[in-house]
Amino acid sequence: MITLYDYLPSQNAYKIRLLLAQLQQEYKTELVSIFEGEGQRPEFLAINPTGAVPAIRLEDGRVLAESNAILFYLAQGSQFLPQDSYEQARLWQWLSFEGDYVQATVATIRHWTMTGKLARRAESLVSAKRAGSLKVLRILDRELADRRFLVADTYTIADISLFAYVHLAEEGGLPLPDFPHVLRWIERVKSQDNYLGQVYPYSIDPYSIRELP
Ligand SMILES: N[C@@H](CCC(=O)N[C@@H](CS)C(=O)NCC(=O)O)C(=O)O
Repeated sequence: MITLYDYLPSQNAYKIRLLLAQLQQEYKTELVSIFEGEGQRPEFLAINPTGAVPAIRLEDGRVLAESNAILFYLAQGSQFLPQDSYEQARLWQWLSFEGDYVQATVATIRHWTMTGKLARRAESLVSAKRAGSLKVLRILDRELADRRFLVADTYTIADISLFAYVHLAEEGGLPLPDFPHVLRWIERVKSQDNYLGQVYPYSIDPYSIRELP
């Protein structure tokens, strides 16, 4: 059985929980208290050199980090990963978009908003993050105007990856109703078999008001 190194309010980790639920795959959980610095312990840095969750340990002891790489690995041979090499490359286009654009904007604004850090950030930085978030939502809304899912017409790990932070964008003060195609796609994702609706606010962790070490 695989082990998931997890931190419950992490939507990067939620991506893996969602895929595992949809694969109906059992797994063990090891919680990492990232704001208390547990990610920086040598034992965890040996699992993920960045000190971040999610990471997984396979049954044979090998480890893997980075949410999108983990999704790609776990989805092998399943309906959530297209077989065609062009479609796989298109899928990586969206996984990279998520890693480069969404994590730096929508995810960051949500983290700062929910943990009270927004007030400690320079106004110019916050407005740049907000503008970047709106740009991300505009791009997605345009892309989703004429198709059901991000890659081809089927639900894939690209949708899982993008969904994780985008569906909670309002927790970062972003106006999702301004993006009707994104809203409809969110409902489509929620209607998939074995959808996992459970997410966790940062407020379950009193240490989340701290800066990451
Ligand atoms: N690019 C990474 C980002 C992972 C990440 O930022 N994880 C956060 C939680 S959402 C974390 O564990 N941060 C702790 C740290 O960076 O020390 C991924 O997609 O997995």
